[in-house]
Amino acid sequence: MAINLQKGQREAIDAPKFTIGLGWDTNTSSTGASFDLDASVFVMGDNKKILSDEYFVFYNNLKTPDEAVEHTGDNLTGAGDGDDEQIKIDLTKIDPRVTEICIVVTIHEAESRRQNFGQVRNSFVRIFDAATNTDILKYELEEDFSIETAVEFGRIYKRDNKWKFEAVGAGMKGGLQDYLNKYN
Ligand SMILES: [Ca+2]
Ligand SMILES: [Ca+2]
Repeated sequence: MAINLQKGQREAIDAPKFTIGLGWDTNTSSTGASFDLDASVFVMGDNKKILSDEYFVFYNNLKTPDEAVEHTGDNLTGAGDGDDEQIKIDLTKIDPRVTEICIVVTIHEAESRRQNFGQVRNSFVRIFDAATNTDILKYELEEDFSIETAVEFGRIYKRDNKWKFEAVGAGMKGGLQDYLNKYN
């Protein structure tokens, strides 16, 4: 049974190989334009900075050099239930300097398309064991977002040699460049 987390809660991840599944549904009818959300991760060291540019994994850079973090590809619509985008993690390969993986979802061309998270519903992040295909945890974002165009869904971090997930759910008005400025 997967554990359902509330905002701010933390849970241990015991599996060495797991997948981060992210889902959302958008109200395309309210904007008229296509509505594309993108999952990205920042793979960072103790200083809260990505190890190098290649440790920013998104739709244009699908894998880290250590091959421990892999984005399975860009979903352009978010249509349907279940995961819309996924990121696979293999802790057995991860660079030993890595202590945190920050998971964000942004809206592609949010400004020109006049879209925001107020038009997004059913957002979640879940983590499941890649070997057994069983859910470990799930966090459904129940925040009432409005003008935000980017949301940090969660973070995975290492403490005392153990990896944990924290349900963050923090939104902001901005895009990937704002996170890059912060984490690069
Ligand atoms: Ca996408
Ligand atoms: Ca969906």
